[in-house]
Amino acid sequence: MSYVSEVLSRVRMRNPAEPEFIQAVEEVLQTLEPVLEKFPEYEEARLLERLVEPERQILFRVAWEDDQGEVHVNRGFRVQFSSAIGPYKGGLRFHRSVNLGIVKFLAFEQIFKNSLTGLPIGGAKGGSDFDPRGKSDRDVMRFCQSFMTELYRHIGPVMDVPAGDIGVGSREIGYLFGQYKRIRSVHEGALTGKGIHYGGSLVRKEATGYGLVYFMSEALNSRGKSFKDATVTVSGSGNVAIYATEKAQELGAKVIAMSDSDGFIYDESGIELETVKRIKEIERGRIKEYVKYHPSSCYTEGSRGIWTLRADIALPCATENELDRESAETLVSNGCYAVGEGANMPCTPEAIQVFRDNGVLVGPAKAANAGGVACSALEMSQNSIRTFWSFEDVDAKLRSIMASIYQNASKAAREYGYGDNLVAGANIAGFLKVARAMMAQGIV
Ligand code: NDP
Ligand code: 2IT
Repeated sequence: MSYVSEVLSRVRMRNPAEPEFIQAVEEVLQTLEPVLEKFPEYEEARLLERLVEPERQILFRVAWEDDQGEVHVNRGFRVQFSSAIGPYKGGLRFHRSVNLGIVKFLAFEQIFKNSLTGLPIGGAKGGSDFDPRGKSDRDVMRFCQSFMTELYRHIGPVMDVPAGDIGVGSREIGYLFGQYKRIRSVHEGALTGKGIHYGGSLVRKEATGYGLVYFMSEALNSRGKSFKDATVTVSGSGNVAIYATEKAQELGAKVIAMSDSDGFIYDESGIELETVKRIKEIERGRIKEYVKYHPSSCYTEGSRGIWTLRADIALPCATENELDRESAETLVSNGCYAVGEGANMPCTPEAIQVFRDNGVLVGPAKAANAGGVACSALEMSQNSIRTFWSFEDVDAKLRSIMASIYQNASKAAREYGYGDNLVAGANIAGFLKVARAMMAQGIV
């Protein structure tokens, strides 16, 4: 049995209740065989066993009182997976589906993604099974304050720097930061995604979506293609989806559909993004409201239906495993030639296989959605040196980071015998830096 298979069976055995974590580990480790052959010292140092075990996992009770005076108890998580190359860094997710396995999968992915950015940040993720949907601002504030009253002792600018993810945007980061500052009496960059008036960075809000399109543009370009005049479907209508749509439209694409967890809208003439922003960012409404403002568009219940539409490029930007084998087959038979993963692990392994078998370009999440955390690292830099860079400066840095992620993933794929397989290339390029750091730091 190979070293990788040995470690994988141990991971499956030790984490039976965590299917998403197992899926994420399998996806990475299975592509590392040629790297472990080249560096036998990694097996000797039991590097993979250490890599798949989080350095620290924090679980805590979050009790809070709603507007009606009713008491609720949620569960809080922070998984500090790897600090090999820098302080822990990664988002917080507030969604009813959050459990330890989900947080572990996200934190594991974050290790390699953060490494790919070329910036010194380790991997972490956190969150809660709190569901912000339908809650008042004050409910959300009290929840965030209670959550931070425990989390504050585990984070800090050189220790662990959380940010947003599903259900955590600028409102939540504001409340979390306010409570951190109140407890610690320090105004420091312990969170990213802050408002630009109190230490945030320009472009952070747009960074994941813009970064996805920058990455895919590089990849498409290598195949003589581009976003110009392409028909695009974007799942989700949150932070990543909105700014991926904005940049794709700016580059001349026609985005014809977006979704939320209830269903999707189809606008043949191209989505009017200002309407989506108003519904989602200001009114916190549902995507189906779009058809009220654009009567020629239509709404269909069920979010997966979005993959039945004919599109040249698909950008899944909602959540994990949202695009399965059947959806992949439909996309392929409708002529789709590129898929850019804006969400974390949005395509199932079977879907990825269908795309590869049919020559569809896949921009893997770790590489393609790294723009958000890269810009978070730029926010950390600005906080450290007490400065504030212009939109143009940060955007130019983001663009160049995404281009070099593409170059590095593509080079690693070729070097290790994977041809143009960016999924393998991203895993390998991300892994190599972390592995070298782990070897240098001894058995810890
Ligand atoms: P948001 O909360 O802003 O938006 C999430 C969107 O996805 C919403 O439209 C939501 O619909 C939809 N969605 C969430 N869960 C499901 C589900 N189970 N089924 C179908 N649709 C769902 O989150 P983000 O845009 O920040 O995050 C989207 C994805 O991108 C996630 O995978 C996240 O991990 C990843 N990501 C985010 C980064 C960031 O900087 N924010 C960086 C890198 C990756 P509804 O409103 O109905 O819940
Ligand atoms: O998945 C991700 O990369 C994020 N949610 C962003 C993390 C960050 O620290 O900005």
